[in-house]
Amino acid sequence: MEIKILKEIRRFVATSLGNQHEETGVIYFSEPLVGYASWDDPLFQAYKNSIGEFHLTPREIFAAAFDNQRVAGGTVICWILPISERARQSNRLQEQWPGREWALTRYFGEEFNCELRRHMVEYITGLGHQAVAPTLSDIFQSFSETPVGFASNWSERHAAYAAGLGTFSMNDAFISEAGIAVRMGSVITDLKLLPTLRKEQNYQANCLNCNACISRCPVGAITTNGHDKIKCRTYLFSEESVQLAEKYGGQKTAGCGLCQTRVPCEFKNPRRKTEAS
Ligand code: B12
Ligand code: SF4
Ligand code: SF4
Repeated sequence: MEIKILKEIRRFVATSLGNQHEETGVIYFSEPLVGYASWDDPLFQAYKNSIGEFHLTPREIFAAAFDNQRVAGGTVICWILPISERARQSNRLQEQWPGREWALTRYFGEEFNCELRRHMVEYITGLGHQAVAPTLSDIFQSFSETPVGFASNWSERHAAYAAGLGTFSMNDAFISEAGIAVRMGSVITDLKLLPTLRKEQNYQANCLNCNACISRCPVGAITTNGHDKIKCRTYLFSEESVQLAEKYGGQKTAGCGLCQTRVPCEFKNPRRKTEAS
């Protein structure tokens, strides 16, 4: 069943028209990576301490979605959508604002990611189980002022970490085997799948601490002390960003993500040993 779910996610991404921008022909995402975490993984409870009580466990989200039905347990299915070479290339050339294809991927690619979330809920329902996509559910919320700054009550990165898909980095972002230039998603289901083994003990193990992302940030939001979410967010949602999104034919804001391109972790885990070494 683990392979069947993996194949369905990959099939959907490879064959859906939604994974391509009509006007430019840019494909948003290449082949996804998939991982599984058990609801009973103690990490989800631990997140209530490291993030805050407001961060929900898979069991709490499932109970809210299905009227407190009591079920024995289940799985968090997580995926990594690697941003395509063409979209990454458009950002590599930039110093101040994101490239057009990158910005289009941020907006329309995320719409496709939502399509994938809805598709996987339907697919699992078709297998005779129940499923909910946390970030599309009624219970999903973002908070601007928490002890850990701007945060939501379901973090796709923390779920992916639990599902063995990679680690965090010194700039907060998640480095998978396909690198840091990715988008991520998850669904919670009562279908029981074999959890993916977490290889790393340190939650920032995949980061080289090379500081290359520091010099990529146009507003100094990354320092050796980490990532300043307020500086980053202010830039991402600035008036210039809104205007650029309009010029590019995107919507809302253009985003940024310069720290995710032209860096050693852009499209691979920089700590991964090559076969020869
Ligand atoms: C709020 C938000 C933001 C905010 C704040 C970011 C933040 N760090 O919280 C702002 C607006 C600044 C932002 C910026 C960006 N974002 Co954003 N954002 C989100 C959102 C909606 C929620 C994140 C959240 O609530 N996290 C929870 C908080 C608590 O996480 P945290 O502070 O990073 O957690 C730290 C601690 O927990 C710490 N930690 C301490 N001890 C321990 C111990 C253990 C065991 C562990 C595991 C961790 C841990 O590790 C973390 C990193 O330091 C998610 C979507 C989602 N629902 O997940 C997307 C998301 C995180 N963003 C994403 C992206 C792509 C971006 C941008 C590139 C924007 C763009 N496309 O142009 C930039 C990148 C900036 C950066 N360097 O991270 C991607 C992640 C890609 C990646 N490789 O990580 C996500 C997952 C969206 C998606 N669906 O793909 N984002
Ligand atoms: S550029 Fe270097 S320091 Fe920054 S996240 Fe990537 S590996 Fe870590
Ligand atoms: S996404 Fe945020 S942290 Fe990354 S380069 Fe842009 S402003 Fe800096």
